[in-house]
Amino acid sequence: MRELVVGAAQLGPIARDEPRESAVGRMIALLEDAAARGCRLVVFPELALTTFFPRWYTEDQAEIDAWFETDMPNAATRPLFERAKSLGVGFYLGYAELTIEDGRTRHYNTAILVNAGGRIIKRYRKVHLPGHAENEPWRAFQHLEKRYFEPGESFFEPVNAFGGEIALAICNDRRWPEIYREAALRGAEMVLLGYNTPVHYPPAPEHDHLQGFHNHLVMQAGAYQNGMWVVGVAKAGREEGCDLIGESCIIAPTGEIVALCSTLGDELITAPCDFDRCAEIRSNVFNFALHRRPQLYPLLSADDPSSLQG
Ligand code: ING
Repeated sequence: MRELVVGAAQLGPIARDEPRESAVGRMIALLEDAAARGCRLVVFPELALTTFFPRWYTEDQAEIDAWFETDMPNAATRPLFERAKSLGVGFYLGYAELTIEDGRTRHYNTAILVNAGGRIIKRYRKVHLPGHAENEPWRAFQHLEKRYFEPGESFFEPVNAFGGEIALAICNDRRWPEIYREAALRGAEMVLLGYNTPVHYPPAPEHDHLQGFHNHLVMQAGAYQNGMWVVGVAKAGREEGCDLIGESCIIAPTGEIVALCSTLGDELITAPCDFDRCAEIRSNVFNFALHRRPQLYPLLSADDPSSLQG
């Protein structure tokens, strides 16, 4: 048995004018509760330091950049790193990353995995950026991730940590089945992800009532079809007038939700996650070596599937 007690630390709304220090303080409180409940790893949401700023359009780059972190840890987040280290707990943190690469400023929707010693052992930049890049004032609120962020280019490679193989993802990534399979084929036993998901989806409001269903559907399918633990953690509640779903959860390799948030605020749920349980699925129903027929799925990762159609 390779058991890891995991905490999913859901956050309620973060106000537009709420200082990072305030969000960090809320996360430290959840972290301390998690440590008291035996957790060694805590998962926080996507963009957990600020309000979900892609809901507003601006052309003022300085205003946009103010939402980003240029260093990690930094003055605002160092208390979180230090408290986690003193408690011997690792964590996943989502935030907006501004960095200079090859002399060019880059903006990423990023998540990091920090070990119990306070060291960043994995950094992941969101691959699937939803929403749009241009001003679309017809929407009750916008979703400008394609404007404010560049997509990440990393594969869903796990890192060996906390006794298992752990891969990172962020929000919209969870809707794409490929990420779970790619991670599983690379040996992942657990996927951690944070999300900010509005109830209202302007392009298809007739689906608003399905947001909670779709949220669990994609993560439970990903977990079961790949024999992996999946931890999904929301920034939830009415944030600057925009209702965000909650229902953060911890999902077993069987696809069962073993822990579920029941509020739209700051809430910790925990579950003992035995990495060895992945074998119940990966050695049987989804034994890839025995049953999978990749030569018959050539279109799955083709750039232009139509060019391959026989
Ligand atoms: N948010 C949403 C998500 O994928 C979205 C965007 C909502 C896409 C509903 C499609 C339907 O959960 C982020 N931040 O990706």
